Parts: sequence; C-alpha cells; structure tokens
Amino acid sequence: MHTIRTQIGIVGAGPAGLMLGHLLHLAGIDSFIIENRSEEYVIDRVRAGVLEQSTVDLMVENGVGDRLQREGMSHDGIYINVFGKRHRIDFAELIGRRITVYGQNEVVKDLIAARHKSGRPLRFNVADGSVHDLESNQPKIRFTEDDESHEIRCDFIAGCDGFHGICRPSIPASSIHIYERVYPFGWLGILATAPPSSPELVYSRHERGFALFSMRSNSVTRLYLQCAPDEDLAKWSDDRIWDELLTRLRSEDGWKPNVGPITQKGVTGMRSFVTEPMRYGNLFLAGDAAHIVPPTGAKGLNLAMADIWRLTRAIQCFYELKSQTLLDRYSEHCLQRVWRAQQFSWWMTSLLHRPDTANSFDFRRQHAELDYVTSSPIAMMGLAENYVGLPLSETIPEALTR
Ligand code: RFL
Ligand code: PHB
Repeated sequence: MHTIRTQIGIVGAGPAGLMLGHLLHLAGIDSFIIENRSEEYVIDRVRAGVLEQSTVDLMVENGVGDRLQREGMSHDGIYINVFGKRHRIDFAELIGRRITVYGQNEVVKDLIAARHKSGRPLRFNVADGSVHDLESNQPKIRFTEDDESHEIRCDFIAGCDGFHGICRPSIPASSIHIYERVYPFGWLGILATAPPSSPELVYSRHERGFALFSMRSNSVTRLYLQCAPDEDLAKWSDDRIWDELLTRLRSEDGWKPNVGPITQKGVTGMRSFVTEPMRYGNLFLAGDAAHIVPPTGAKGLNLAMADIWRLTRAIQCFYELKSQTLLDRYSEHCLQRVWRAQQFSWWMTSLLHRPDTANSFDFRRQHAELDYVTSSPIAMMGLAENYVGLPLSETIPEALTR
C-alpha cells in the first residue's frame, strides 16, 4: 500500500471538491482530491446553470472568474408564465441584485484548470474509495489507481462526493439524522442548438405541468419538462419533446422557444434531503453529499459553494489560529442557509408543478398563490430575495479577514 500524507483529503471533484481544493491552495493549505469518474465525464456532465451573485463573487475574488465574467450572462430577472400569461419579476429593480447564467460544466472546467495550474494532486478514475478512522486525529482515505492501493493520511476529510458518494454512508446511522421528501415527479431536460428566444429564464405553470426555458449561450437553449420520476426517455422522440415544450411554454403574447436539434437529454428525479449534522468526527460533508434540493429554486450548486466558503474559513482558522471554533460550528452555520434554501426550493416546486393528486381545492389555492406572486410587489420581493440568494456573511475571526 502506497501512503500519501496531506492536510485535507477531498473525496469528489465536482464544484464543491474542486472549489475547496482551490481556496485551500490560495491559503497555502495542502490537499489531495480523488474522483471516481474521468476528467471528460466530470466536465461534460450537464447540470446547473444559475449562479447567485455570491457564487460569482467567490469565483471572481479568488481568481477563477475571468471566463465567467466574459462569458456568463447577467440576468436582471425571470419570467413566470401562469397558464399562458407571462409575468416578469425584476430582481434588479426589486432588490438591486441579479443572477448569472453560466453552465456548471464551465465552472468545473475553470476549477480543474486552476487545480492543474496549482500543481497540487487531483486524481481522476480512482476506484474502491473508502474512508476510515473518522473519529481519530488521522482519518484516512483508501483507493486504488491502476490496480495499486493507496492510503491518504490527513487531518480532515472533506466529503464532497455528491448524493451517491461513499462519505455520508460511512457515518454510523445513529450519529446523523436524515430529513427527506421525494417528489412524485421529475424533470426531462434537454440541450438544443437554438438561439435563446428570451433574454431571461421562463418558468411556466401549464395545465399539462411545469416547463422551464433556460440557456447556456447565444446559440444553446436549455429546457425542462415536468415528467414522471421514472420517465422512460425512449418514449420521448425529439418531435414529442418539442410539441410538449411548445405547448407548455408558449404564451399569449406570442412568445415561444426557438426549436433546434437536440444534443443531449436526460431525466432527473426530485428530492429534498438534509443530513444533520454535516460532520462526523473529522469528516466534513459539503454540497450534495450533505443536502439535495429540487432544482426549481436553482440552489444546489450555490449551496455547495456557500458550504465550501465556510469550510475553508474553518480550516484556515484551525491552522492559522489553532482554533477549532469554526470547525465546531461549521454544520450549524451551513444548515441555516441550507434550510432556508430548502424552504424556498420546496415552495418554488409546489408553486409551479402540477400535483399528481391535487383536488380542486389544491388547484385553486395554487392558482391564488401564483396570482399573488405575479401581482404583489411584496410577494415578488420575497421570491427575488430568495432566488438571487443571500450574501455570504459570517463572523470570521478578525485575523483571517486581513
Ligand atoms: P457533485 O456535482 O455531484 O460532485 C460530486 C463528485 O463526487 C464524485 N464521486 C466520487 N469521487 C470519488 N470517489 C467516490 N466514491 C465518489 N462518488 C462520487 C462524483 O463523480 C462527482 O464528480 O456534487 P457537488 O460538488 O456538491 O455539487 C453540487 C451540484 O452539482 C448540484 O447541487 C447542482 O448541479 C444542482 N443543480 C443546480 N444548482 C444550482 O445552484 N443552480 C441550478 O441552476 C441548478 N440546476 C441542478 C440543476 C441539478 C440538476 N440535476 C441534474 C440534479 C439542474 C439539474 C437538472
Ligand atoms: C438551468 O439552466 O439548467 C436551470 C435553470 C434554472 C433552474 C434549474 C436549472 O431552476
């Protein structure tokens, strides 16, 4: 067995693991990142598109935001299409902040480039990952690479390995509490080569169910349809997908998405999920490894970045000030934001989807809520404040802010 010594062992090279590795590098702290997929797979995985201002600021302030600033699309608001009528929610006017549309795969690409540039280790295609001695002062990660066994000995392990990773399941069930809700629907998502026909996102509640219009660039449109959680993609020809998208998104003012060749399609189930606490011994969970939100609020990646910002500060505080305080409060600090995003994501989901089992009361109630949120400036302000997200703020020991 080949032994590796580092300060922080990171499992997972998604946005959370890569950003943690980058921020630690800037702070002069050593880390070793392992990822069980290939570099190409991680970069090509199509996921999030909406970045909160705080995520953009974190990337720019830490030297990984150049391309984001050049190519990211700044949006002042969104549209909500209520049974064919489009309403605009103007974030910039309501609360003076905006969002940026920049694909998660671009974020990952930029972070991988920064990692390669740093010269610090990032290993793709590893197998048999496992974590050990989590309660000790020297937790360990074991993995195999090219049939050779390795053991990483570190001070802390960051479990950044997403919802299906190995870190969370390595915590004894009696030491964590899981809060979960699984929704009775999913999203069928596509990428199409078609110029976006609206400069801003359109969330649509149609009689036949939810649909979302988003984008990735001036020539690529990203679209989603509410479907069954186990929807069989084979039953969806490109023509059927476009028919359904056009039906659900078209609005009375004549707006509809541009149609073009579909280059990627997939189905995603939807769940709300929280692990408490986000720590066991010297294993710290971050991002999707600790919590999942339904994508309607566009919060998952942003929450992952907020966790990483906190975890970096806590680790810095440990090495620079010999203080465990922020590590001890990591979970509590993260969970405040996590639960707020959970509430918002659940609310956006229930506001905009066609419930499977709705009775006529539920339908009328949802309609009244949609009316309220698209007509009252106060209700719009609540949506806007949550959608663009809160700034990252926290009491950080003064020595670390200098
Ligand atoms: P990730 O991205 O899942 O990365 C985890 C990484 O760990 C690797 N891994 C392992 N590595 C080593 N050993 C093992 N045993 C391992 N097991 C797993 C995995 O291969 C992977 O590379 O988690 P992370 O870093 O926490 O990032 C979270 C985000 O990916 C996620 O929250 C977002 O994609 C959610 N999301 C959205 N978030 C937003 O903020 N804004 C959005 O607009 C938005 N839209 C979306 C979304 C997610 C979606 N899907 C597909 C779930 C839209 C969709 C459709
Ligand atoms: C996306 O562009 O992929 C996207 C946008 C908004 C969401 C979810 C996903 O709420």
